[in-house]
Amino acid sequence: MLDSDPKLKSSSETRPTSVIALTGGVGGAKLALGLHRILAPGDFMIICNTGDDFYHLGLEISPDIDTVLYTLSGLADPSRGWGRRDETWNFMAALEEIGGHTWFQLGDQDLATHIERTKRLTEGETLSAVTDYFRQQLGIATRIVPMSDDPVRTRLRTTMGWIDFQDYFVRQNCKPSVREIAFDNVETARIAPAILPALSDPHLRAVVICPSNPLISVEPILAVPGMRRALRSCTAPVIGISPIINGQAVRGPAAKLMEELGFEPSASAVAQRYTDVIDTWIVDESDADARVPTGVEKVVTETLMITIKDREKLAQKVLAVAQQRGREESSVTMTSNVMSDD
Ligand code: FO1
Repeated sequence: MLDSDPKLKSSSETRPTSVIALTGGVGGAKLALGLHRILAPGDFMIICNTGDDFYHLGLEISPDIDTVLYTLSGLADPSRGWGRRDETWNFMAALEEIGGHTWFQLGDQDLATHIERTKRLTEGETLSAVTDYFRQQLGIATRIVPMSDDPVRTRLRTTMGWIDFQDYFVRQNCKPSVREIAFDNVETARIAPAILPALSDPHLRAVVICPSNPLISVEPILAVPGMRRALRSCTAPVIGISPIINGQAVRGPAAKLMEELGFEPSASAVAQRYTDVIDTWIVDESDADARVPTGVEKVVTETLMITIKDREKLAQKVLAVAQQRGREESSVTMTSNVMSDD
């Protein structure tokens, strides 16, 4: 077991979660790391997108979960954002020699994660259980939970026809124009068991929608039946951070995808897609004029995260906004109680 996070030892499994974040891969994991670093051990839960998961070379691969595991344990490759640092690629080189599929890069160390996950899932463990096992082995106090233990697969209708997510994202390098996005099997998927109790916990202080791609990272999570309802009915403020800054995605194909699907790539347009679940929408200073849906509070701050300090600073801001918003909500509740007492 890695000993990278001394917080793990003092964390308690029974401690109530005070902050929950919804995230996809690399972009969202930056803010998730900031929150992980400033919150008390065990106070934080991350719900990961699993629409990107796929079965490849006989292995069960969960890229967004692994990105979060590696990021929080300090094992992530800092330049790629995905996979492990100080990686070697002997398996890939040997696979190429024998004519295998090498378009999806699996490093030698990363391979261990996929092999162990595949073994455990094949033996009947749930994805939640396997992820929690890895989290503990890697010494991470923050709980990391898949959106569902049931397989949901993102597929895209493109100029090449329907293709699987990783085929589009990695093999085709996001080049084909996208006409439609589907989350296969989502209608019957059940929310992972740890999520609903955490969302309905009265100790919850904030739910954070990380600045991940709305269409392919956050919306698969929101599409799991009951998830939007649970977010609407939780007592904590739901705070989203725009992944679009000044019309551009910080990373990845968010802006391109939005345009292809007929949405303006803007902080406002992303807020519109979350209207029913968010209380607050945080936009970058360069989008200070962005319009937000009625009833949603707009907060303007610096959202670009380059350094670790930037991640912690944005995380601090999110928690300050949550605290302020929580106070406002409780004073509204108190006022309405007083009124109904009359
Ligand atoms: N992304 C790439 O652009 N190329 C790859 O070869 C690749 C391999 C890979 C292996 C394991 C893993 O956990 C992630 C990997 N990713 C790769 C990232 C992944 O495709 C995306 O970051 C997410 O699915 C989008 O969030």
